[in-house]
Amino acid sequence: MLKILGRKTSSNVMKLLWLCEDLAIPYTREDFGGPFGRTHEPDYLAKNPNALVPTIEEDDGFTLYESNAILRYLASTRGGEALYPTDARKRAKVDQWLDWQLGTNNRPMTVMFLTLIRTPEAERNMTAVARARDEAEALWRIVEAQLAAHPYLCGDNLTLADIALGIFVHRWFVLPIARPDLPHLAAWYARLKTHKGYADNCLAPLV
Ligand SMILES: N[C@@H](CCC(=O)N[C@@H](CS)C(=O)NCC(=O)O)C(=O)O
Repeated sequence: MLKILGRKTSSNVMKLLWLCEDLAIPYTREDFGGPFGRTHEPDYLAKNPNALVPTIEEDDGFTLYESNAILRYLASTRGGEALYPTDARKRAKVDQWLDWQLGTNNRPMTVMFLTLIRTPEAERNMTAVARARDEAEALWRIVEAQLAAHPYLCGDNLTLADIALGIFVHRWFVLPIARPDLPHLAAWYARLKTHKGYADNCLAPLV
């Protein structure tokens, strides 16, 4: 059975939990990372030398890290064609948003999250938060424009792109920051909440 290594409070683990629920993929999960530690143990480092979560392991010993690579792998091996189309152009659009999430949107969102949620108030660099908020707003406006045309990022149905960015739109809406009115983004967030995998795994208070 698929094994997921990583604490369920990790945004990057949440992506996998949502996908597994959506595709009814059976799995077991073991806590690593955060308060559970264990990511620097030799056994874990052999599977993921970054000492980060998530990592997955298959029964035959195949292992993989990088959350978006894992999303692609699971969708490709477990009947997730609707979430990750085989048509080259449709797939490329999903890939575009997956790369954008990790390579672009992740940066300011992580600055805000680590400062506002994980750093004691007296030690917070609020100048960095203000800069990250402005940067994030500009990026969420790109998503807002994309969602004006259709209900999900890549068209009429949920794809891996929504799963990867959906985790972070929750943070955008619950972090204690100023937010402009972005109606398509808000409607998309509400739409994602109707997906059981998102509601069950991705909406916990930030810790
Ligand atoms: N690019 C990696 C980033 C992984 C990452 O930064 N994971 C965080 C949790 S979201 C982590 O392991 N933090 C340290 C820890 O939990 O101990 C991915 O997408 O999987």
